[in-house]
Amino acid sequence: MARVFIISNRVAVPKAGLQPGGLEVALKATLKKHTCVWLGWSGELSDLPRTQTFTAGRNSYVVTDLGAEDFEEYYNGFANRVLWPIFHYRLDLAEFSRRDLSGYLRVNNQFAEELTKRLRPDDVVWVHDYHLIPLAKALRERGVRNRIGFFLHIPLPPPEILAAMPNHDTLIPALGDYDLVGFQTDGDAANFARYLARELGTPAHMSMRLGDGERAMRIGTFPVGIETAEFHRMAGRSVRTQLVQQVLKSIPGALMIGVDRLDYSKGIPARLEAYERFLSAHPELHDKITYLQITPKSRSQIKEYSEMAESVNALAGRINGTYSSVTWAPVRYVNRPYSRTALAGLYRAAKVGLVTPMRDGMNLVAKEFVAAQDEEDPGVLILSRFAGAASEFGSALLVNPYDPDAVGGAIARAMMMPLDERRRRHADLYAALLRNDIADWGDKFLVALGAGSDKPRAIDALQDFVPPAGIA
Ligand code: GDG
Repeated sequence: MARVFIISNRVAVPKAGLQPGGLEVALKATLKKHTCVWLGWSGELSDLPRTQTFTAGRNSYVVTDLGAEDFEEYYNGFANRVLWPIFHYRLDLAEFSRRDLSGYLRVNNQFAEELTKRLRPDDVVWVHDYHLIPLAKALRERGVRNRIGFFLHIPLPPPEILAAMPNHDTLIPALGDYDLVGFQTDGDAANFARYLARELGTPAHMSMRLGDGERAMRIGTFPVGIETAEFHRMAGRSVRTQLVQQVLKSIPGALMIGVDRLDYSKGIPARLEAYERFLSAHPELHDKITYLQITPKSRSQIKEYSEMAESVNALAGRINGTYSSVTWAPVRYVNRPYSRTALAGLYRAAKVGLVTPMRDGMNLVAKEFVAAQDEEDPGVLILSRFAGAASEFGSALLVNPYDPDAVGGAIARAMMMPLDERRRRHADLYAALLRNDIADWGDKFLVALGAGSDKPRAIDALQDFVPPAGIA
């Protein structure tokens, strides 16, 4: 088959001894099965941006540096100060500037140049995430006619929110230049369909014929999963390691765990407040539970992130100041990353997993927590109804993260849940994981895009959309 070009902001160039990152795990099966070229930013800044190519087996990795201005405008600016908050329903946090938008378009054009030089007519292109929305448009402008797919890892908000984004009317319709646009959930896909109906007047069901007979953009849902069986095995081994056993020995009662990048979408302050309500309502459970929150820093150059770091520190300090005794501290807040293996063991050692984002595309921590459990004596997952994972995980304790009393109540319920109910819920959740293992994810997307066949294949819940003439 033709080559698969993967384009994402960061590229996981394989280097000995490094733990694979999220996208690399998701794309592992694709990288193994196809000849892939993975292209994106090197993670380096330089005045004279270089492009370097690495090879590993039959795959190659093409990484380009960014200039300091590109990094500020494209990455910190438009991607993370405009698209990230708005797509997570936080219009109040968006800081739009025309300069950042033009930096964003410039970097997309730069990636399009690099790609155009390398593409052969039968290659397929798979673009990842919000950093690269206009990439297909930039490629089409350069005459590229290959099949191009796009997958959005984060949520897509309703049109009422999207339409408040300056320049949405050129940026969002630019998705019409892809052949396939994939989302994490049906809700996100429906929001996109509603946006197109509202802003462009396409019929809401969108099963139209191709306008010019050449190309149609289709919409599909491809929820990201994890490598379930492998993660389960890793957790079983890791729970016996010294690190995990030491953690368990150092706390008087059960372990409750949260693992999130330090990001406002993850709802860490609201979660701490909910825990505070729980502690206040359940003095009988004090020193029966210790909440370990592992939170590696992210995007610290953006003001909202550094402010949040301070408020989370203060909240954790307040809870410990109020409730600690000489033998017990209710919160252990850790601001550094741990290895994937250590995380797997800690999930397994925990009686409760607390995953309460205010909004999340999917949330893989919820899936990892479930995969890690011992099926004979499983822990309980408390999950925000606003995480994409909630659409597959109806058997978790689903909560509204904006309601601290409800989340606090769910912690109490999880702590007291009888073994047979824990087993029943866990069996349902584990079955949902197996139904949607990451090993098949890449293929589902590529097959729908039509890689390796003359025509894109029909899949369930796939809709056609034809960009009306005149969309810029
Ligand atoms: C985006 C979307 C969507 C966390 N701390 C450590 C660590 N992690 C790992 C977790 C998990 C991953 O990072 C986080 O994934 P999430 O899915 O929770 O969130 P985002 O990073 O925001 O990812 C999200 C995802 O894309 C995939 O499509 O699910 O909705 O926002 O795997 O385990 N890993 C290690 N040390 C840590 O301290 N090694």
